[in-house]
Amino acid sequence: MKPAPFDYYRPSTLEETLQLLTEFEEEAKIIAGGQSFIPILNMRLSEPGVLVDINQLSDLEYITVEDGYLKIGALTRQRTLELSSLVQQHVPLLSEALPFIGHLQTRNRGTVGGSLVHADPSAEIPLALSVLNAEVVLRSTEEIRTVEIGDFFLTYLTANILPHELLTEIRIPSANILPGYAFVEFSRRHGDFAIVAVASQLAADQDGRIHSGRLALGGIDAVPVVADDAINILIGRQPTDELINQALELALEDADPDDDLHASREYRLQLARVLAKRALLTAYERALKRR
Ligand SMILES: Cc1cc2nc3c(=O)[nH]c(=O)nc-3n(C[C@@H](O)[C@H](O)[C@H](O)COP(=O)(O)OP(=O)(O)OC[C@H]3O[C@@H](n4cnc5c(N)ncnc54)[C@H](O)[C@@H]3O)c2cc1C
Repeated sequence: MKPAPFDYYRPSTLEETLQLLTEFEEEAKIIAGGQSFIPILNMRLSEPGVLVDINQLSDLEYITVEDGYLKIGALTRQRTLELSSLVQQHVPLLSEALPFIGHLQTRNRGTVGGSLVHADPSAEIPLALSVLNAEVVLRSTEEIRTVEIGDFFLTYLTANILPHELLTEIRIPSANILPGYAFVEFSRRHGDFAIVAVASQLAADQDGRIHSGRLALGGIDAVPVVADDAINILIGRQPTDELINQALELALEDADPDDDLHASREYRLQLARVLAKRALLTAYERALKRR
């Protein structure tokens, strides 16, 4: 199929882009890498009257470390993030997550901002940024809004962003980055969306006791699930098999995965247990080495 007809705009400045979004509101849709939105247009699941192509906004392609944050411009390509030495040095968790996304070709086009706004519950960038407790910056002609990642994903394929807003920046507070980390996932074939994915961060003291951590699971609910209560069970202790099992029971207590074409509900939950344990143990080993 081919998309329904639309008017096409290719602004070259941020101001022009925000003006267009204000002028056309619900009628307009943004296109960035097009890796998710072009298929949606082709299948006519969305029929916007106006398409605003933001690929000329090179000012939104950057990765910097400043003011206690790693900052990523929304139009940064996923492949650029994957290869960034700054990211490898400061947030190795992200570098570990990126190669799982689609294929080299999709990562060459796909953007960080596009992946966040698309809000697929199995997507790697939303999950990695959830465990890092990142912030996103949304701009309109009227205001600049900063939203914590935990408030950004509303449900399947739905993010907390208004039609006249543009996601411009992602900020990872340096204080949220812990020394031990792991990103693991299972998919049927390389390049497929994950059936389940898990991201974890841990820090341990000199005696090997965990003193802080975070755990996030993707593919088991409509949005990434951050399991802070589960991590609390591990705080102040060295993780044993029994403690980890207890923590994971709590983490999955409210999870509500659907049966679908790819996996049954029970399979997803079992996979989540196995992968989360693997992620916690890997993050713990790394935390011990980087005490
Ligand atoms: C074969 C294939 C395999 C894939 N596998 C995976 C995978 O394993 N994991 C994964 O996470 N993804 C996967 N993807 C999707 C991924 O490649 C996309 O890059 C990502 O979901 C969307 O990014 P994009 O830049 O292409 O956004 P687009 O497709 O251009 O846009 C997606 C949505 O975001 C909105 N949008 C984009 N940028 C902004 C912005 N700055 N501000 C406001 N709204 C914006 C658009 O309006 C649209 O609603 C796959 C895609 C393909 C084709």
